[in-house]
Amino acid sequence: LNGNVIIGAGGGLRNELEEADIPPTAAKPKINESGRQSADKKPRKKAAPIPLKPKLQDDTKKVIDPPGNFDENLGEMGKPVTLPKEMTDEMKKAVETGWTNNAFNQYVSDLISVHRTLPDPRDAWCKDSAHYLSNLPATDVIICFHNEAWTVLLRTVHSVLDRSPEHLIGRIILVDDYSDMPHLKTQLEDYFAAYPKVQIIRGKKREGLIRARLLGAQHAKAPVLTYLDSHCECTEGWLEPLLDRIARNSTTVVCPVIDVISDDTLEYHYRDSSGVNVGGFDWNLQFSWHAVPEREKKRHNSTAEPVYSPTMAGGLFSIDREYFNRLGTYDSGFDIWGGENLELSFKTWMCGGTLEIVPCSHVGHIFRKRSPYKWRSGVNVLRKNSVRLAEVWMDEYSQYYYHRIGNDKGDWGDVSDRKKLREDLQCKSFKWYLDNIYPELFIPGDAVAHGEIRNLGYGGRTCLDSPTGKKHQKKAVGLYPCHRQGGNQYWMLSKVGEIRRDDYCLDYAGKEVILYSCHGGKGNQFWTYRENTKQLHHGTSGKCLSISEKKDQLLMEECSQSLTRQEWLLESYDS
Ligand code: LR7
Ligand code: MN
Repeated sequence: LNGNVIIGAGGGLRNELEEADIPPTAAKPKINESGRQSADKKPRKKAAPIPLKPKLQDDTKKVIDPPGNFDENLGEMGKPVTLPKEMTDEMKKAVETGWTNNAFNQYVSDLISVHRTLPDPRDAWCKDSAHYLSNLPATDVIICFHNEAWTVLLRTVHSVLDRSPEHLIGRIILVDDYSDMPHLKTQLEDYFAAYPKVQIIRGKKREGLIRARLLGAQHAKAPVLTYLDSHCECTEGWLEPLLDRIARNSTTVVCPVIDVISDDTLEYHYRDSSGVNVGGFDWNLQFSWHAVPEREKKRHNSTAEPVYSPTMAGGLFSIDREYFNRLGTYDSGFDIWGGENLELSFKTWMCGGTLEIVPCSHVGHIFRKRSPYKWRSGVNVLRKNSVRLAEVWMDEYSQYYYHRIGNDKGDWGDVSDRKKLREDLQCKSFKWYLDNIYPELFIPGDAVAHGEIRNLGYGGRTCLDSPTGKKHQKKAVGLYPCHRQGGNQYWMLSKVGEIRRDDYCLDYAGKEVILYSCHGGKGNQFWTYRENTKQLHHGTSGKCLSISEKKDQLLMEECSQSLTRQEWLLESYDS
């Protein structure tokens, strides 16, 4: 996704250094040097943007001018910003600190205007106002943050103010989840004092993003709630198509298309609506993206029309405030991060609502490769959240998740009031949800076997073991001592002869046995388990799966009934 373009270098930091010592206060005029209105009146003019350079974070204040000449319009139109190869030691250190604190390139963000322009990613269809109701409800925008970078947070807020019709924004509610970075204290309050629509709320302790969102919702008054992460950028026309869906039906929950803002260059990437994805999940209860299924495509004339999505990514969505309350908001027993997106997705569908992705609405998000903030030591937070989710919403299907985590459920607390909520709302079963909303999902119970795949040679304690996921595609499948904890040793033999986990299948094309996206076409992904000889026989090659004497490599050998290294035991095999 990341196509970088190198730009020239220059003295772009001068302005910030001068401004950095003048705290912006309420007295500060709302018009910046370029004459653009920068507050709540929407500045829609595209004319010559002279960036209003933000006050820098403390740790970048020391930064001196980078060598060469930085462009005035760094990052405008969502263009990538690439730092020069030649940097002073001081600058290199600042860049590194930025990465360490945020897990994205904060230094680059600080060089870009907090009012930068973006490309318009919408299809022509979206710009026809006949597709929207004229009388749309207003929304409060809730943005939770924990130790967010200054310019990134400001850019998120300004992208909302600059690119939304003023009357449709009630308030922007910033919820500080107990940050300790100094720029998020009075500096933040001073800065937004000039913006009457922006309200700052602070948690009294670290709540995690789920309870922080609930705190934000308690302060909301507008008929609609819109949630954003604290490192987003909204594009032109992002809001109206979302509100339109809710205006038509208050039980419709909507998500924008989430575009990728590069964590390194801050380039804004987008695709047209033919590339829209919908949300799903796997039995590890991880969220995943999928192409719009054919059955869904058939319901539409244009790819720009809203599409049903089994799940949402979690961070960016709008929901009718009363409907959110009726659904019991979030489970406040969820900690820090994770699982809340599936909870809201499942219950929306199961309790009579609809979840859609709206291709006309684009919001960018900085995707990062690690989480920069502290979690909680000693507790597997994500597992606890997921077990609560499974206990309340997944009925008998929860067993498949538990199997994946070696049935080690830990302590998930009390969920009786969530179960009662489900009963009171008379929600449908999880089976109904799977059959009707997510029929694409592979169900482990439909497999011939699920669990570990154990080799009987050399002591019989070695199992097929590999991580799956995009990153591990096309890599050789490994072996490891069997551990009975699911995870990387959890496999399924499907009825059509695939050995798979989630969307990845064991695939042999003559070299190594690798993982490859399941294609459903048998061929190199076709395996048969011969119950009497315990061999795993491969379709196209006619060979049998085996292991090396060191138990560290998979082999494909001519089938021979006298070799125990060709014998396998499949957990919960059902002939
Ligand atoms: O303790 C915390 N308190 C917070 O307020 C931890 C985080 N946060 C804030 C944080 O500052 C950020 O604004 O919560 C937001 C989300 O945290 P991120 O950005 O570290 O996580 P993420 O982008 O991986 O989060 C995705 O998954 C989460 C699961 O709980 C949430 O649903 C996020 O909102 C979600 N983000 C998106 O959906 C954007 C698209 C990512 C994808 C796919
Ligand atoms: Mn995020």
